[in-house]
Order: sequence, then C-alpha cells, then structure tokens
Amino acid sequence: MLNPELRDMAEAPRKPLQQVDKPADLKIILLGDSAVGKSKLMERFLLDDYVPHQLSTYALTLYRYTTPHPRPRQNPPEKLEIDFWDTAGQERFQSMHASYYMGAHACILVFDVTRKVTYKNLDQWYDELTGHRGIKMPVIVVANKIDMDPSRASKSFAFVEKRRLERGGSPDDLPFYFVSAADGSNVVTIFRDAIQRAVEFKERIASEGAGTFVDDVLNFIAEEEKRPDGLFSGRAPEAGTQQAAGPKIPSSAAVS
Ligand SMILES: Nc1nc2c(ncn2[C@@H]2O[C@H](COP(=O)(O)OP(=O)(O)O)[C@@H](O)[C@H]2O)c(=O)[nH]1
Ligand SMILES: [Mg+2]
Repeated sequence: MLNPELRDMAEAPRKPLQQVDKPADLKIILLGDSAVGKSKLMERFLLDDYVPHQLSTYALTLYRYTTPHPRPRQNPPEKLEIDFWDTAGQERFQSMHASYYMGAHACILVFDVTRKVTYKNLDQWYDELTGHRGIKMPVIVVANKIDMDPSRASKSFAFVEKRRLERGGSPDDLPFYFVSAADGSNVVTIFRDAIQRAVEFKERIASEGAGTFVDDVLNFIAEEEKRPDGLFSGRAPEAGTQQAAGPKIPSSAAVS
C-alpha cells in the first residue's frame, strides 16, 4: 500500500510506487515562493549522492536520500533515510495541501535576495507552516541567489529576529544563511543543519509523546474525518491544529 500522504499528493507517478511504500525516517520540506530556487538548491545538494528514487508529479517532487546517522548509536553508523519534499508549481501560500506539512520534521524556508516580495512573503509561509506544525518545528531560513547581489549579505533581515523572539529567543534557533544554488555557497551547510535539527526534533517529540506531535496528528485526522468529502480532500485545517475545534480523540483509543 502506498503511504496515504503520497497517494494523496501524487497523481500518475512515473516511477514505481514500491520505491516509496515505506515512509522515510525523516521528512524535510522546502517552502517559499515560486522561482526562489528551491529545486535548484535541492539539485545542488544531491548532485553527487543522488540515487533517483524520485516521484515526480505536477504537484510534488519527492527526493529520497540516504545518509549515515549524524549521531550514530552503532558502528558502523546506522543509515538514515530522509524524504525531501519539494513543490512543483503550487507555491502560493494557502494553496498548499495539508499533507505537504503533515509529519514534517524540519523546513527549509527560502527567499530570493533579488526579489523583495519573496522576503515579505516569508511571514505567510511561516504562519502557514507553524499553523500546521507548531512553533517548535525547526525552520532554516535561507536567502538564496546571493551570487547575484553579494552586497545583500551586509543587510539585516528583521524576519528572523522577530520570529526568533516569538519562539523563545534562543540565538541558536531559527538559523539564517545566505546561499547560492548557482555557485554552491552554503548549500551543503543548510541541508546538513536541517537534517541535524530534524533528528533532534524527532527525538524530542518521541520523548515528549502526547501533547505534541501525536496530538497534532490525531486532531488533524479527527478534523478531516468530519468532512463530507473525506480525509485530506479538503483545504488545510485551521491554524493551530492542536487547539482545533472538534472531538479530541483520547490517545489510548486512537492509537492502535
Ligand atoms: N543566479 C542564481 N540563480 C538561481 C539560483 N538558484 C536558482 N536560480 C535560478 O532561479 C530560477 C528558479 O529556480 P528554481 O529552482 O526552479 O526555483 P523554485 O521554483 O523555487 O524551485 C531558475 O532559473 C534558476 O536557475 C542562485 O543561487 N543564483
Ligand atoms: Mg521548484
């Protein structure tokens, strides 16, 4: 059976579905306006290592990437499978499918330093993301195309400061990078950082258990099941999934 998230997103996939039957250990999503360079960054990172387990559709490109665990518990290190989700032509906030955000462990949020509007829109992308996933979700903020205007690297970008404060003010939180998919600057760094933070986030939600991720998912499912047209077929749930109206399923009853 195909993972329902993927079945839902994918239309007429060209690659054998068996390749993505089992969800990966981590899910990392890319967000940001159209043409900011998300796909180019992805391609640049995977340049050498990429084994084409790719599911391409009009809505989604899924890249499955395998890497040694950054904090191995065994020798040799266990492998970590990561699904990177990249949009293809859907990049308008509020138009993204809820499934895109669901279960994500980190987000790479990209804007284009040469187009101010893509920076302004970070707020909407961020609100939409945290509406689905909560503010503890690791987010890496990326200013791409710095090769086109290196002087931008000396400018300040208030978005990060403002949001970092909201998130608790830790200087290590909400990292911000200038990158270039064209010349490769910082590309590996942002993906490595995202993977590291995704691993930590997953460990944290596993140890915290109910009240975070599990509740999030259960509430989401409860909401979707109330809809006449079925699970994942409608628009995204209201921002703040954990507080969403509707029946709260007791964890013991729902997880079986
Ligand atoms: N100069 C420059 N161009 C870039 C860079 N990254 C992407 N582009 C160009 O920007 C356009 C949009 O890139 P794409 O990856 O398709 O953007 P997406 O819609 O966010 O996936 C393409 O023409 C890319 O070649 C970069 O770092 N520097
Ligand atoms: Mg793209």
